[in-house]
Amino acid sequence: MEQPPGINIILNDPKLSDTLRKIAEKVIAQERITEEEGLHLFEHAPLGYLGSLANYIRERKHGNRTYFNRNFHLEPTNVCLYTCTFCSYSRLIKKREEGWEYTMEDMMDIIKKYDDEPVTEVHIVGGVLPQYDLKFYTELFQNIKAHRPELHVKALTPVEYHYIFKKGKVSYAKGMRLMKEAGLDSMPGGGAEIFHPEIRDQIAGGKCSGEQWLQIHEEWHKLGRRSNATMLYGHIEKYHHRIHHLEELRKLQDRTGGFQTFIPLKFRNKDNQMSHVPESTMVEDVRNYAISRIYLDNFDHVKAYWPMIGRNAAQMLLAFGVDDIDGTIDDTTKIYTMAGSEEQTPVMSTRELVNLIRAVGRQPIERDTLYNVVQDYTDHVFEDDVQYKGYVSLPVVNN
Ligand code: V47
Ligand code: SF4
Repeated sequence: MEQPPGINIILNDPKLSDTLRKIAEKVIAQERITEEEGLHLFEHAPLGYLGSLANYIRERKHGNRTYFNRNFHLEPTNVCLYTCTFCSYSRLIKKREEGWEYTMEDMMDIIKKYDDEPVTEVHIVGGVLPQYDLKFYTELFQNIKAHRPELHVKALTPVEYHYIFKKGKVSYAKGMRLMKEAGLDSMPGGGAEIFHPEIRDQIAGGKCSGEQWLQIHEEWHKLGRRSNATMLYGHIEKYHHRIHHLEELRKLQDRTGGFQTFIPLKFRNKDNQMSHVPESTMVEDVRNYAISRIYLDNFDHVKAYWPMIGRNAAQMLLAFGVDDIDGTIDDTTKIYTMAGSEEQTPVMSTRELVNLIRAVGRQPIERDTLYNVVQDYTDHVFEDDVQYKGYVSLPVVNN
């Protein structure tokens, strides 16, 4: 069978090991790789091999289409009663006065600031504090929907839900139903970290377990709703912990089909209790994205969250399995700048984002949260744009 050039190059490599050849053949035949094979990729696969396979899958699923959305972040507080060692929020609990704790009115004022902006989504995530309880969040979602019904509310993670449902004495199933009724549209992927208790207990002890994280997503999916999943990698975990994490996600996705997007999150070491742990190298990051794309055969999308990984890395990752680079983030995302991302100003205009995607020969598509196309920017001409710098024209992949 005729294969794309990247795949032929790896299959024709006389030095390719039998195991890597078998994995490549499985991927081409759309067969699932095993946990052992996933681990083998982490331990032995060369970067070029991983890139060719991950890109093959990406183009098979999406061609050159590359998604972004217009959203804004709302962070109720940067103080948290949990003490995750990787998080710059946790250190503020002892000096609470240095942080912010928004009231309902503050939150609605921020929402209203975007009234005239063409944003499609608000992403709400922050620390856990007692005043942000079941009542607060149901009211918040209701208020947002009353003010701007079409704004998609992507909010909170199982970390908050586990806490507020326990406090409110409701089951996960009932709690998620209440959230849906209040106006919650979808769940972001945060709070997943590393599911394996050997690591989770050391870096995120006290908050919901990996099992509880998965159960809450499952309840949400049972209501016919969608969510994302993340993995915080590149700290003290070993490759087998990453595979365990990916495997748990793949199994849940087999049961529900409710996940849309997988987002690997690179551990950043500034201003937290793990500052002594070195950050992963760029090669390690790229390998991790590519293997995630190969392993999670039942996930439609892999996202590089550019405010965190950096815009240059996000652009490069479009050749390593990534098909989504998140939003035209506006002004309120503070968690990552605090943790040390090189993106000190995590703001990109639509034009910048579109040109970043075009510069590597991909087609920029603005999507809404559920991947409905809002606008195809492939041939769009911006008024003040003369020419894109460094544009490379790649053949459009038919699929
Ligand atoms: O759960 C905290 C991570 C997550 C650090 O679903 C850190 O579309 C790296 O999940 N280094 C929250 N990561 C953000 C999140 C997210 C972001 C963008 C899009 C989506 C989505 C979800 O941030 C936390 C935690 O894993 N985080 N501190 C740190 N030092
Ligand atoms: Fe709190 Fe989340 Fe930070 Fe942990 S990662 S300390 S739960 S804000």
